[in-house]
Amino acid sequence: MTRCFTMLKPGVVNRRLVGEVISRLEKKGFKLVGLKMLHPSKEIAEAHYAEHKGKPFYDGLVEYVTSGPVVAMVWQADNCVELIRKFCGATKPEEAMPGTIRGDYCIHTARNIIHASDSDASAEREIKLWFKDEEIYDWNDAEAGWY
Ligand code: 3AN
Repeated sequence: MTRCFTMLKPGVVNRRLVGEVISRLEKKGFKLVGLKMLHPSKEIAEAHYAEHKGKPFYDGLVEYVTSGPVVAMVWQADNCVELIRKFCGATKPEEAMPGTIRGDYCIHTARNIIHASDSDASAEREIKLWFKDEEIYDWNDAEAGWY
């Protein structure tokens, strides 16, 4: 079992799509082990996107993510990062296949609605950044064998 950090960006909250995206992730079979809504500080957004510092879109990205509440989540599954990244689709909406979250719900890369960790190492770093240990619930999954 591995974990993946995901975040629904402020536009998703505005567009009332939070439930729909979570529902799709749940139906796929990912196990939700952490969930919270928060208005990110500039510090946490900058730490989260540190690898992009200096890129032309960085300031706009930090400004967007700190513009309102986000929904931060931790999901668990075998091959969780790889599967969730596929489920989200390509970074650029024009390259994201229909049926993926980005393929179905957005037009612009800067508003691509969901963040998902891109490796197990990133997931570990991001989960530590956004969640305290006691905010993660590894509940007993009696249905696990059916997915
Ligand atoms: P991903 O989120 O698919 O891992 P990254 O890590 O390259 O993609 O980019 C992080 C975030 O930065 C994206 N989710 C997107 O919101 C934003 N971003 C990436 N590239 C661009 C771009 N060319 N123009 C505007 N925003 C971008």
